[in-house]
Amino acid sequence: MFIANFCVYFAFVTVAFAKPFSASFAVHERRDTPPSGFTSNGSANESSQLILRIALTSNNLAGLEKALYKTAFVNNGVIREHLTKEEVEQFVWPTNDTITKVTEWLSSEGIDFTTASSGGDWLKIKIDVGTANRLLNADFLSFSDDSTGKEVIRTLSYSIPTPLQSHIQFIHPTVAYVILLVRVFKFPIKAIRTSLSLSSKQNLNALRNSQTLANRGLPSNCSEQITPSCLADLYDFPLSTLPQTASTLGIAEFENGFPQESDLMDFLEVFRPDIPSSLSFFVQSVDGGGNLSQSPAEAGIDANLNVQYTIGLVPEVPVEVFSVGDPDGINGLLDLLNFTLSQPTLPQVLLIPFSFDEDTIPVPILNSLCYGYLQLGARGISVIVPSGDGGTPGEENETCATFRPFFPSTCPYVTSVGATTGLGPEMAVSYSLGGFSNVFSTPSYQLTAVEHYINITGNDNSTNFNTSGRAFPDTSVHGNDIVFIFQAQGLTIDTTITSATIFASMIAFLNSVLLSKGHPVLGFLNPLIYTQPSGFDDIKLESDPACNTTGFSVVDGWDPRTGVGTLNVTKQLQIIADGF
Ligand SMILES: *[C@@H]1O[C@H](CO)[C@@H](O)[C@H](O)[C@H]1NC(C)=O
Ligand SMILES: *[C@@H]1O[C@H](CO)[C@@H](O)[C@H](O)[C@H]1NC(C)=O
Ligand SMILES: *[C@@H]1O[C@H](CO)[C@@H](O)[C@H](O)[C@H]1NC(C)=O
Ligand SMILES: *[C@@H]1O[C@H](CO)[C@@H](O)[C@H](O)[C@H]1NC(C)=O
Ligand SMILES: *[C@@H]1O[C@H](CO)[C@@H](O)[C@H](O)[C@H]1NC(C)=O
Ligand SMILES: *[C@@H]1O[C@H](CO)[C@@H](O)[C@H](O)[C@H]1NC(C)=O
Ligand SMILES: *[C@@H]1O[C@H](CO)[C@@H](O)[C@H](O)[C@H]1NC(C)=O
Ligand SMILES: *[C@@H]1O[C@H](CO)[C@@H](O)[C@H](O)[C@H]1NC(C)=O
Ligand SMILES: *[C@@H]1O[C@H](CO)[C@@H](O)[C@H](O)[C@H]1NC(C)=O
Ligand SMILES: *[C@@H]1O[C@H](CO)[C@@H](O)[C@H](O)[C@H]1NC(C)=O
Ligand SMILES: *[C@@H]1O[C@H](CO)[C@@H](O)[C@H](O)[C@H]1NC(C)=O
Ligand SMILES: CC(=O)N[C@H]1CO[C@H](CO)[C@@H](O)[C@@H]1O
Repeated sequence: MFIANFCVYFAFVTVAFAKPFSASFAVHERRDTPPSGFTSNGSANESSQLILRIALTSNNLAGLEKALYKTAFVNNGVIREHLTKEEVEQFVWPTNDTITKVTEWLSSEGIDFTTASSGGDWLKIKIDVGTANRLLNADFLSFSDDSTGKEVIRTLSYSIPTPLQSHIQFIHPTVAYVILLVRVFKFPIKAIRTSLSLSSKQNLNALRNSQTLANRGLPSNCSEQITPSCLADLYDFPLSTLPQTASTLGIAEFENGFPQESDLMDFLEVFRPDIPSSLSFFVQSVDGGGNLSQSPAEAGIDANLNVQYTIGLVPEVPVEVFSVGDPDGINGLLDLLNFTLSQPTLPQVLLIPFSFDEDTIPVPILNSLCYGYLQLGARGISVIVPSGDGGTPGEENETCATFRPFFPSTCPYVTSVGATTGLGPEMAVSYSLGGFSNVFSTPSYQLTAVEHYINITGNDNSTNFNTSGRAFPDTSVHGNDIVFIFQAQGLTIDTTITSATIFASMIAFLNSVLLSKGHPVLGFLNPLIYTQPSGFDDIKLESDPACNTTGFSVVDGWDPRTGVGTLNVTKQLQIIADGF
């Protein structure tokens, strides 16, 4: 049935229609001003080419959400029955009405289009600025992106025929500007920052020496440097040396990010002398990403952390790096979804190690990305993201007047991981972001946990945050003083990126155990996290309060500082053994 639609879809390209839509147009999206960092240079050249993507309304995303929640539990004795790619696409495919109306409109304007996603929910058109201005009643302007000097063509508003308002979610790029997903701070994205601890910076030889002293990679002191062995102790996490399993793990890197193989080799040699240091990762290039030159100067800090704390912790799990080339952050995020959702099989854990202010991207795009993560979740993929490093105010030097939520943590279908510090006991850290979405409402799985938190804290400072929003993080992992190798140097780092990476490894480990017993993998984790908090060790202390308020304090049970706490592998294995 859906394949049949697909054919019809293309057939409209060449059919000419009368122009039935010219009479009534309505503004579909608009903004008052461009974001700071973009300087207008007047009207864009009418003959410049634009590639626009059109997001169509899916037929039944509410149904897909229901299906997702079903996969998280045991239903009539069936454990976690995940959907196939085709089953997911049946919910995603637009209705015939939507397809007919939108394609009739484009055809009547003489615009060629192609279907541009496996689920049929995206169209792509290539037109010049002059045609786009007429088609969308827009005024495309030329902006200079101050951080790169590159020309960016955008409009402050666009319109579509009134009868199509409910059939088209948004058209991109129009009113959303470039965001950058690399760590270097560039407006308007607030990339997760890291603090490289220079005092503990040491060269690789020193690390090798400390390894000799401390016997087989065990650090002399986990209070100063966290290594794979420290994490194994901290979370009852057996560092396996098993042969490969069916469990797999994927990592997204953006803007050509890629990990350095030689740094990984050094890391494994020093910290995992019990396994071959030749273990490596696979690279999947999306949009031409993944520069495999392996020139040390070009490797990414995040990418290095990501492979060192996956392969270094779960060497038996094959790691696939999705290196996305498109330098416009929004396109990169959309393209990662376009690529992964078109694959019949995917890694069962997908780490997406970035975050940015929820309010820097228009809501329709946030929704589209979040529904993309929903589709992955329904297929049994655990999507794991860091909560962000800005602390409660969201960014260094910002006041605490408003607590800023970060995406994708605010999407209810991903698992958000914050950072802790300290060894006995672990404590919350102030740089680890948490909070409440202003876009996505509180999902049912965390209603009780959030209500409990609000009850305990007496609703303090709720004027600073939106208590009806999706709350995050869901869980946390030690994120401070993590040792890693970058450009052949040993460094330590404090960031929620490593927390999310370590958590992804723990889930991959649990998936391996499940698969070895013939059980399905964990898939969408959040319902499990909130219904089985006993699998986590609650964090009840903090090293320093966030924004100096009791608004986001650390309490018994879930809180927006550390989620439900840190995962305890022994306890999780018990829960799995009990047949969950
Ligand atoms: C617009 O672009 C075309 C093709 O690149 C070029 O020939 C033309 O000179 C440009 N017009 C202006 C006003 O810059
Ligand atoms: C949608 O269109 C296809 C092809 O014309 C047709 O086979 C199918 O029955 C239609 N579906 C609905 C729900 O009308
Ligand atoms: C999605 O990927 C397919 C296959 O690579 C490509 O043809 C299509 O243009 C992509 N969609 C968009 C919106 O870029
Ligand atoms: C802006 O316009 C000036 C002249 O009108 C031109 O020299 C310059 O290259 C333009 N900059 C961009 C980024 O298009
Ligand atoms: C580990 O380091 C901490 C902090 O520097 C120090 O207090 C502690 O005594 C050290 N422990 C050992 C066994 O060296
Ligand atoms: C994890 O759980 C086990 C079993 O309850 C317990 O013995 C152990 O102390 C816990 N580990 C941590 C780090 O709390
Ligand atoms: C790829 O690597 C080569 C060699 O180091 C370098 O010259 C080139 O700029 C890189 N390309 C990208 C897109 O990063
Ligand atoms: C925060 O303020 C300090 C001191 O004025 C400055 O050095 C630092 O660069 C600022 N950070 C950001 C992200 O603006
Ligand atoms: C609070 O969050 C809800 C979604 O849960 C949203 O609809 C509402 O607009 C938000 N309020 C503000 C002031 O942002
Ligand atoms: C929150 O407080 C109300 C009023 O005391 C109580 O009825 C409710 O059960 C509490 N909820 C939770 C989750 O503790
Ligand atoms: C929190 O309080 C400390 C000590 O009073 C002060 O140094 C710091 O600037 C405060 N931070 C914020 C975000 O207000
Ligand atoms: C009760 C409480 O903790 N109130 C705090 C709310 O946040 C402001 C700063 O934004 C603090 O000054 C209050 O003490």
